[in-house]
Amino acid sequence: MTIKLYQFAPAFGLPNTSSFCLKLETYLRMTDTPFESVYTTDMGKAPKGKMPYIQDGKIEIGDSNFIINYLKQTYGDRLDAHLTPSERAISLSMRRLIEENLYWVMAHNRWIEPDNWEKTKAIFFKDLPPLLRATVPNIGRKNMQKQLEGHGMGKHSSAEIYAIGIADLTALSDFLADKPFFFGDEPTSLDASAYGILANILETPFNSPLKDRAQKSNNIVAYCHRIRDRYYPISAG
Ligand SMILES: N[C@@H](CCC(=O)N[C@@H](CS)C(=O)NCC(=O)O)C(=O)O
Repeated sequence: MTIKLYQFAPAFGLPNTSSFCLKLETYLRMTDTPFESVYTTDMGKAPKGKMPYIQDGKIEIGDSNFIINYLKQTYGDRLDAHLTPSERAISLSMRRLIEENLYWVMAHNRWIEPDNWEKTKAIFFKDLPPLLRATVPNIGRKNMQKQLEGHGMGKHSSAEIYAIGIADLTALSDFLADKPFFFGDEPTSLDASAYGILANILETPFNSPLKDRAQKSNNIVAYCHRIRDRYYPISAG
């Protein structure tokens, strides 16, 4: 049975503007797992109230990490089985850096910075009926601000937030160095997570010192092209 991947629709020519949705779709493509995308914005149906989630027969799972654990257990660990314990430790730390820290820098960039907020509003809420379009985006923005403050990232100034994000990007670029993928010639699940956020920083119209830094990292730019060419030969969006 084909797995159903519930996620946001492509936008800006990128397969997904959610780093977690793009991560999971990339993981499925990297592992050659048959799946069908169901494009939705209905968080109410998501098991964890967040995107993405999957349905595999009668099983429904939310959260990209729980989903990947399930896929590994059910269909085999096609990307990470060869990693040593020390590489696994590095992989987990880097994925946490991406998903639990750098993600919030990107969220600040898109939802709080006034210029970018106009773009976020225009693209993420474009399908709402006009009456709802006047209220729902601002509720979403307030909710994001609350999440950012709860995390702690939202307590910092913009300059401090970008300095944090640039340090993360520098660590990713330095660790990638001149390798095709983070652990060598073939991708692992860290690459799915890294591509999810790096393509979202580089290939969306949200300007920031973060994007400027990513554009200056030749290895990161080439890495995103490499993954795009190999796993998304037909461009989306
Ligand atoms: N830990 C989750 C995070 C997923 C997540 O934060 N998704 C965002 C979209 S990028 C979302 O649905 N946010 C909606 C909300 O928090 O209300 C995962 O790995 O799937």
